[in-house]
Formats: sequence, structure tokens, C-alpha cells
Amino acid sequence: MKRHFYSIIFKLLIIQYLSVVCLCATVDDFDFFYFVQSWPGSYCDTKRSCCYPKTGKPASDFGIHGLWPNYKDGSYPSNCDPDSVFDRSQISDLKSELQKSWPTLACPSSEGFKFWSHEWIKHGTCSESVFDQHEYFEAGLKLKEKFNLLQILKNAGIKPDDEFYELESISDAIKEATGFTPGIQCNVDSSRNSQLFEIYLCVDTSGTEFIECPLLPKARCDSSVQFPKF
Ligand code: U2P
Repeated sequence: MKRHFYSIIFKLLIIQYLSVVCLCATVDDFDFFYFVQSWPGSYCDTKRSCCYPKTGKPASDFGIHGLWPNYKDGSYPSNCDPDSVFDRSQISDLKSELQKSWPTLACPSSEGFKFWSHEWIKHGTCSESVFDQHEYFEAGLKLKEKFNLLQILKNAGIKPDDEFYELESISDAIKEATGFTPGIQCNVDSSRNSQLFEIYLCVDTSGTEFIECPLLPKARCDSSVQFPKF
């Protein structure tokens, strides 16, 4: 009788353990998000150039590139749900905000749905434990509103005026204003100048709170970088 009792308790403990493991596996399927914003001037003045969206030239401001689930070891999941389709009707209420804050500069000129579809399918589907498609784009828009990166840089005397600025002073200005160390990526313009291209901030797995990055992307920037006009 006693043996039977212990066997039931043992089985219950196993079931409880397995349910905790399964829950963790579905909730914690990545470690943090990179929230990445691009400078349009640096996208456009490269050899490849760019195409303004059908709505016209975007504002002279950083635009969202993506909200990317990442692992602490630097790798990242992608294209996580082969059954997920991008449904543009689900974000029709966000369309004008997305066109303003998450614009596309890829050619040929478009409304933006192709870019948003790519970001959802490649990255968003890896955060389906947190966000559905609408919530994913809404989260990106809300994160952008929390910090005005361009204003932060301007306040530190760093302006998109084709001048060169120390990479360290760009990073320090953002750290000072946001409390978090940014990742900075550069690209090169058609004259091979290293220029400020993308700013990475990290966000917790709920997709709402900025955090210190567990890992910064490796900067491929010169120590002094150009901040092109746009
Ligand atoms: O850096 C070039 C492209 O690689 C993808 N990328 C990079 C780092 C990372 O942590 N996650 C990631 O996805 C981006 O691809 P995209 O989303 O543009 O297809 C980035 O542009």
C-alpha cells in the first residue's frame, strides 16, 4: 500500500517537472530582442542607392528596421513558423504609423507591405509566444516612441550634416540619455566613407522594456564616422 502511494507521488512529481519544462520551452524560446533602427541617409547614399516609398520621401529620422529575437550566444532564430502567413488586413489600422516610423527604402518603390511581411515571417514568427502579428508591429512602434534617437544625438551636438563624429561620442550620448549601451553598425557610402547606419538597443522577452544588451553586435565602423544628410 505504502509502495503504491510513493509510486503515485513519484509519477505526479514527474508530470509536474515535465509540465514546467514544456512551459519554459514554449515561453523562453529566445533570450532578448534587438530593436534596430536605421538612418535613411546611410541606406540611400551607398552604391546600391534606394527608392523612396510610394508615400514619398520619409522624414529625416531613424526608421525601424526590425524587432529581432536573439540568443545570448549571438545567434538568432529565423522563419520559425512555416504555417504563418503575413496578413496585411491585420495591420491596416497601423499602416500610416508604420509608413512614418517603419518605412521601406528598398527598390522598387512600394507601400511597405513587402518589407513588413519579411520582418514578420523572418523575425516576428520567432516571437509568437509573445506577440501575434498585430502586437508585433504595435510593439515596434511603441518602442520607437520611448526614445527619440535623433533628438538625443542632436542634443549632444551630433547632427545629420555630412560631418564626421567620434563613434564613442555617439555611443556615449545614447547611453547617457537612455541608460543603455547601444550597438552601432556602419556601412560605407559610394566614396567608401564609414557612416552611421544602424543603432541597436536591447529589449526584454516581453518586448516592452529596454535592457542592457547581453551581447552587442560587432561594430564594423571606423573610430570616426560620417552622419549623412537626409
Ligand atoms: O546584418 C545583416 C542582416 O542580418 C540580419 N540580422 C543580423 C543580426 C541579427 O542579430 N539578426 C538578424 O536578423 C538582418 O536581416 P533582415 O532582418 O534585414 O533580413 C540584417 O539586416
